[in-house]
Amino acid sequence: MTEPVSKAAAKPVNARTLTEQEFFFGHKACAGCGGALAVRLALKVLGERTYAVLPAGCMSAVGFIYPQMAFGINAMISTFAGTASMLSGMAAAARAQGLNDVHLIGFAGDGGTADIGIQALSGAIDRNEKIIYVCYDNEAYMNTGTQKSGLTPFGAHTTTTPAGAMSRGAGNRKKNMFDIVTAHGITYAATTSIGHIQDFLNKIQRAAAVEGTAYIHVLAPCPTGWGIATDQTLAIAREAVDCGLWVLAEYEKGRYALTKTPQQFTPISDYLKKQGRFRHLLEKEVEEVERERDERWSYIRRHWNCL
Ligand SMILES: Cc1ncc(C[n+]2csc(CCOP(=O)(O)OP(=O)(O)O)c2C)c(N)n1
Ligand code: SF4
Repeated sequence: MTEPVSKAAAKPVNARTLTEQEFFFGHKACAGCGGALAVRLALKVLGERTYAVLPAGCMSAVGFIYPQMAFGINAMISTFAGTASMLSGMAAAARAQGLNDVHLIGFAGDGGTADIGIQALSGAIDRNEKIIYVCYDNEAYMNTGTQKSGLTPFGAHTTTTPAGAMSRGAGNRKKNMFDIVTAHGITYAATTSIGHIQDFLNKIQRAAAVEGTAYIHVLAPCPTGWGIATDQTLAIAREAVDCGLWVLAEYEKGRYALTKTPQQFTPISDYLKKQGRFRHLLEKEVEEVERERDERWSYIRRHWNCL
């Protein structure tokens, strides 16, 4: 296993030290929602001096229930495209008021990040705003009923890429957001998975200590859209890493590091077969997914200089 690029700040947060205080509670996410778990855990790491932004997507829909709100900290809904621009405005307000003990965090879905929110995110990274941007990636537009996003993987059945005689599911590759943000020379970026909770906690903690923009991309399965049982969220998130389709990585000061290096991949077909959205795939399509995985890992080996 390769060491992370930088060590997390002092007093590491782990299962023993994680606060019992809830900052995201009483929400109405579906049972087993990976996104809701990501929001809950991240806020426990960051604490009560945190201000959150939620664009349109499941986490705004399940976290704000008029007249109550499921957030125990200040939180607000932004426009769908505006997570990073609203965070930038908040960063300016914090500077103007001399507040340097607050965390500003956005939680946007994959559609809100890789499709509609990418321009504002790019601008915020360019200005190196001191914000934490979390993309919880459930691989589709879930809140509006599972439409394909730019991060939907090849072959997945969605309502806009239905599997049947005319279509074989999503036809294109998952847009590579990690490479897109690191190409900006961002201060800190990481990929993680809700199946690796300690890895997720470490990276949120690291992001909180960064003087500039931090981007965290967390794989957050959605039982409803993926066609898995509600108690399988963490297991399937781990399996995505074990079979090599998801990578746990960090980027800082121009350097990449892996925080977990699978010695040997588990079969991709096992991972795909467990999910309703992939059940229609033929052997040759599974082979195509395998080929993409191998290409990605060969790119990592050639360019990241960390294996
Ligand atoms: C400009 C705009 N277009 C469309 C919508 C409708 N809309 C609300 S939530 C959503 C899907 C969000 O998907 P994603 O960002 O992936 O988050 P998830 O729902 O999966 O949590 C859409 C299309 C909107 N609110 N604003
Ligand atoms: S649809 Fe999926 S992402 Fe949305 S609340 Fe339900 S489990 Fe979570």
